[in-house]
Amino acid sequence: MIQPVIITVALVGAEVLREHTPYIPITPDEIAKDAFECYKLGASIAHLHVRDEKGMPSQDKEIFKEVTAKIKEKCDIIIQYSTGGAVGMSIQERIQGLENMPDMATLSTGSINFGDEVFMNTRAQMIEIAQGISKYGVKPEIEIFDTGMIDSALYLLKKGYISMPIHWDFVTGMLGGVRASKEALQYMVPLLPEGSTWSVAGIGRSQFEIAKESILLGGHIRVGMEDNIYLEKGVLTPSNAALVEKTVKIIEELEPKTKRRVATIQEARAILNLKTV
Ligand code: KMH
Ligand code: ZN
Repeated sequence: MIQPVIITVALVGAEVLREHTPYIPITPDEIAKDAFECYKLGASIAHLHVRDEKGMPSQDKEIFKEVTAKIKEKCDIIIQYSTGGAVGMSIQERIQGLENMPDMATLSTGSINFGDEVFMNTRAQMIEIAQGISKYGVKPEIEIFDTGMIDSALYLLKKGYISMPIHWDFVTGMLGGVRASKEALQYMVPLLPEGSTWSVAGIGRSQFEIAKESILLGGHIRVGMEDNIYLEKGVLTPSNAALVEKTVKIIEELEPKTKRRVATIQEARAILNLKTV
C-alpha cells in the first residue's frame, strides 16, 4: 500500500548553538512556536531536545514538560523525545523525560563518533533505555547511524526489549556513519523486518537529496535544524518552518510519480500504530 509521507521535524537538537545560527529555537516558547509553524505546514512529528536557561543542551524532565505543554496548547503534533540527549550525559539523565509519557522516544542502537567525542550506547545502555521506554508505554523510534546498528536493534527485538511494528530512522551523512546515499538505503531497507516503517534524516547538505530518495523508496522524512541549518548552499535557514516548506514542495513535485502526499497527523498515527487522541 502506498503511504503518505510523514514529516518529522527535529527542531533544535543538542549541538547547534546560537553562535552557529541565530535562528535556532532555544526557549520553550521558541521551540513551541517553531513546532506549531511546522505543524501548520505538514509536519506530523516533533523530535524534541530542550535547552537550559543558558541555551545549553539539557534533558531536564521539567523543561520537557513545559515545552510539551506549550506545544499541546497549540496543536496535536506527535511528540517524540530524544533519549540521546548530548554526548557525555548519563543514561538516567537522558531518559528522565520518559516519565512525561511522550508519544514516542528515540533509541539509538549503537555508538558513533560525534566530532571528537563518542555518542555512547553500549548494549547494556540500550537495554536500559529500551526498558524505560517500555515502562512508560512509549513508542520507540530506532535511530540507525550506521548499518550494524540494525543488527543490534534486531537483537533487542529477539530478546523482547522492543516489539514490532518497529519504526526506524536512518540518520545518514554523519562522518563515520552510514552515507547519505540511495545505495545505502537500498542496502538497509531490505534488512528491516516485515511491518516496519522507516524514515531518513540527512545531516548537513545531504538533507534534501536523501529526503528525495526516501520518498522515492517508500520511506518517511526527518528534516530540521538539529540536522541541517542551511536552506541552500551558503544560506542559513531562517526557521525550521522554511525547511519543512521546502520538504513539502519536494513531496508535491514528486507526487505525479510516487502518488504520495504529505501525511496528516491522523494518518501518521495510524501508520505508526500510535494511539489516536
Ligand atoms: N545529540 C546526539 C548526541 C537522539 O536524539 O536520540 C544524540 C541524538 C540522538 O541527537
Ligand atoms: Zn535528536
